[in-house]
Amino acid sequence: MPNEKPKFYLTTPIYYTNGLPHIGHTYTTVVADAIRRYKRMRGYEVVMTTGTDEHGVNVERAAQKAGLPESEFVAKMAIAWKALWDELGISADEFVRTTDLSHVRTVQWLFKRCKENGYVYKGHYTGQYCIYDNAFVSEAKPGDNCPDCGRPLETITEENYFFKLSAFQKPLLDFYKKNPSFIQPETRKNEIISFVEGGLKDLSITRTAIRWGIPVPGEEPHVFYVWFDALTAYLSAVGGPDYEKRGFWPCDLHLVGKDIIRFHTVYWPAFLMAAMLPVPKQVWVHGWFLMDAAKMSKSKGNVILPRPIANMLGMDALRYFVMREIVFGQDGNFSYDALVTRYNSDLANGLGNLASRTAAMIEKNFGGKIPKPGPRLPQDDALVKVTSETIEEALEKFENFEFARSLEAIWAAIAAADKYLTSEQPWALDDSEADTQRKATILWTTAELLRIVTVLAHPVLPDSTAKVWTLLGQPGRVAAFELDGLRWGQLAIGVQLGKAQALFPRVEKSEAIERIEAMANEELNPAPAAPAAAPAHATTASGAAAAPAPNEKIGIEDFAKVEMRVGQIKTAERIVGADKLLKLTVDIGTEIRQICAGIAQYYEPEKLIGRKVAVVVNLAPRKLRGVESNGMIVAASVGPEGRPVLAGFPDEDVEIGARLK
Ligand code: ME8
Repeated sequence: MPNEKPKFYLTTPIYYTNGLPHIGHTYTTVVADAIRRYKRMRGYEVVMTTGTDEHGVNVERAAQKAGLPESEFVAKMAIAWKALWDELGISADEFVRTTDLSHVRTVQWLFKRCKENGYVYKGHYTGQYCIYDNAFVSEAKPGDNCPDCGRPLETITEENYFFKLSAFQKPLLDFYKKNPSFIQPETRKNEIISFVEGGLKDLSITRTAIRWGIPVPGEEPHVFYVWFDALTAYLSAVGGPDYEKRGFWPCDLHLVGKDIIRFHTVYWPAFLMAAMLPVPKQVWVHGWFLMDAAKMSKSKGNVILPRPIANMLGMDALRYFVMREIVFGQDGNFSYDALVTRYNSDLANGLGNLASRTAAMIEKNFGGKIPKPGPRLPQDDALVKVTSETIEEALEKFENFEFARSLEAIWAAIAAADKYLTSEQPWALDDSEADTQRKATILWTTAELLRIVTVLAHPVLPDSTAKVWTLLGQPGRVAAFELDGLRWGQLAIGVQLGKAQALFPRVEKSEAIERIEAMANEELNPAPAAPAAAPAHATTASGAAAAPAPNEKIGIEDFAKVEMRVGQIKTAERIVGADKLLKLTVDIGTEIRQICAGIAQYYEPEKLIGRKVAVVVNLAPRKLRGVESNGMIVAASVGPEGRPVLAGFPDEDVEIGARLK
């Protein structure tokens, strides 16, 4: 067929349905989505798969806890996962549920092929099993804890079907040798090679102790081991037994976290080899986002949720942060502080500011039409050079999955444009013919650089770059721009700029973090549903009480709900890593409360001791930057920057605990 596009197939893991997505899952999915967009801009026909892993003991237990039959529980969870990916704009082309009939058939077919080829036999197995990780721990003794998650192991004896993994030691080692880029990054490859060289034991791939799984045909009560089931989802997504028709198998890229590397680089290729099916081309293993140096988990209470961040700063900001902040392949710490700092510096002051000031100057000087540039001076040539080098560097780094480096190169070009504007000062030029021509050159040059960085950043920042593209009045969609054809000098002259849209409004750090944390608190600990008769404005979408419209009056009964009392500050200290917050202890008459207040930049802690303040005492406790705050100090918000001025009682010696009415 003439001009048929090359195909590219990539996957995220098929996530467990016993919980909801946190920033770790979002990270893998965002990276997959960015690669998908990038490959499309490089001329590929791309399929990206994600999905939900719905079988196994964990899910069985979670369903019991929720008081639902398993099938109903997983259906609800799958909808929730899919809805969140849709909401965040990272939904894949294929979403596999491991309870889908087409998937069930593919698993059974794969097993049959492995069995027919002599790689499956029946035996007995007694071992230590981690029900949370769905894995036997071969080296463990009774009473041990799981080496991965630390939970107690259970002794299980079963009649199982075994997969002859031991037969694949040599084929796997040969395969790694012949395909040196199969496991990436390199350090991970060495880890797996030494593991396989250490010897492989046969693997039990069916269970009888578990009910909630895919049945082994004709062998009930055997159900498939969850990993035999889940890994096969990658194949079921693109046709299963009919994979040849769609032409997307073997998979080009499995993206996984380091927790599941063995399953993907040892078991999965071995299953496929046994079934005489093509083996994936590459498994890319990334690191973890850590919270205070620990892996995130709901049971530890240290999960970061994606939705509150996307609500506060926009999804592009979250995408940019996770891809810019940590080196792909390594671990990194997640912090709201770093997130908002990057948002303000790189997005609001960087890309957002360059786009809005360039457009504003073209508007003012050239009626909003991209001007025709005049002759170039050496400083213009220098910017052209920087930009051309940026194209090369940013693409090369992205191609090698050095996302942070690729973005760094793009943002260096943005910084060069800012510097160029500052030194060329187009605003200081007048309306003479020579100056107007110089202004035209400067603004065309800046706008051309902006167009190029917009194209380069598109896979990572799809929404905001689409807005800049419209702003620049460029034809077509930026998503359809072919990266291979990106060159300096393609910015059309005389086109009218499009409508300016808000890109990245600057945010005040502590306020932004406070709001993200409040939304996350609500999502993790949802308040009971509002009574059915409550007026429409009583709750927002996130469940928080909404302010009434500005001219709407509230009744005295509404005001009476807020219990404010006179409190006296007993201690005050700064919070490490939170430059706007003070941690206070406040005597409210009946008890001493710990309260955090966003006043650190305006009040010295020592000078606050003994001061009487107004305190909202019946506010639900919440955590600010990890510190519990049980109440709120009332302050006026003064001036454009919202400087806090504490409400107080200078004229009277008021009694501590007195109510404000
Ligand atoms: O393992 N940092 O599902 P899962 C970075 N169902 N990435 C993280 C992360 C973190 N803190 N936490 C999770 C399973 N991830 C199986 C997979 S595949 C056939 C079956 C990401 O819900 C990372 O990609 O536990 C990790 O490998 C995956 O989520 C685990 O998701």
